[in-house]
Amino acid sequence: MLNVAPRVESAIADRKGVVALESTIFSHLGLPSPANAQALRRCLQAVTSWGAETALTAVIDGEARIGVEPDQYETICGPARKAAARDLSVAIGHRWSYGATTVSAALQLADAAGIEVFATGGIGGVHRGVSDTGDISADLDAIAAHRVITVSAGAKVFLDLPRTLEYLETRSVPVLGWQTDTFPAFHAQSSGLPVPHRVDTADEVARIARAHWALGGGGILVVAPVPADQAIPFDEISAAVDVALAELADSEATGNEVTPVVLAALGRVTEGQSVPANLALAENNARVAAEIAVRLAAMVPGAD
Ligand code: PSU
Ligand code: MN
Repeated sequence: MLNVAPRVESAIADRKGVVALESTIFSHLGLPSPANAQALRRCLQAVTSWGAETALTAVIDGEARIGVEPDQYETICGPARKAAARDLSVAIGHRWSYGATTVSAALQLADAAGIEVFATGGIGGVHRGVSDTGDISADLDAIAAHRVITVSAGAKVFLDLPRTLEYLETRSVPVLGWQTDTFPAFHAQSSGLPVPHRVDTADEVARIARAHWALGGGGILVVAPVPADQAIPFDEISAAVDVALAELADSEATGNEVTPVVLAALGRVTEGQSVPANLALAENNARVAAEIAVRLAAMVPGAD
């Protein structure tokens, strides 16, 4: 049922450093073609060039894969059904041909396989208007529950970012700003909101993680800003978000359809500018995650 690639198993055993990846971002639900395939290639390369092993997660033909191989990349970049953590068992039981893992599903699979670091684009969080809709992404509880470090460019910019940070505090998730003092806003380098703690090196993250886990803690969120050359100014992206959310209000989308609809609308409203930003931040997160994974794997639990 759980299919862990042998190269991933060996990398864990050899303490080489492994980075898990979700697949929704690379499917038709995440990025338009051909940007999705480029994103996949660039994320995988960012991990391997840092000396870590990649573990792309997905459900393919009813089997949960941890470490998808190149012969399935075409499937990964194609049409998918979105599989959050609660859908994983259904995707397996109903033998979905392709269930693309979200953050919550990828974290569950990573944890089950013993992988300690995971990279994504931007996590889901508390949606604006939550008091009407109750929409809080399962990503947040999954980050809190699993002993895995998630690296993201903050949360998706169309969310309620202050409430998302509040929720992470409620769930005792350490939020570490990677070489930054403020919470990134996905396509924008900063939301202006302060992060509780700043870190500047992988070594700091590794030491914090080992301490957190020794104390019985769950997940850790490391937030890395999108690289400056692809960043969109916060005011500009905020204006685009307002237009995209108005389009959402006119659509019938609810539940797990909301995120793909808003991401597609943002692509249109920014005339494609959001796409290279999305690619650059995903690649950067994969690189930061690899750096952390290599350092963490080399550190024997309890010895440092
Ligand atoms: N961020 C992106 N693209 C995406 C997502 C996030 O840049 O496609 C996906 C992730 O898989 C995340 C999911 O886990 O959206 C959250 O969906 P929801 O808001 O329905 O929980
Ligand atoms: Mn939701």
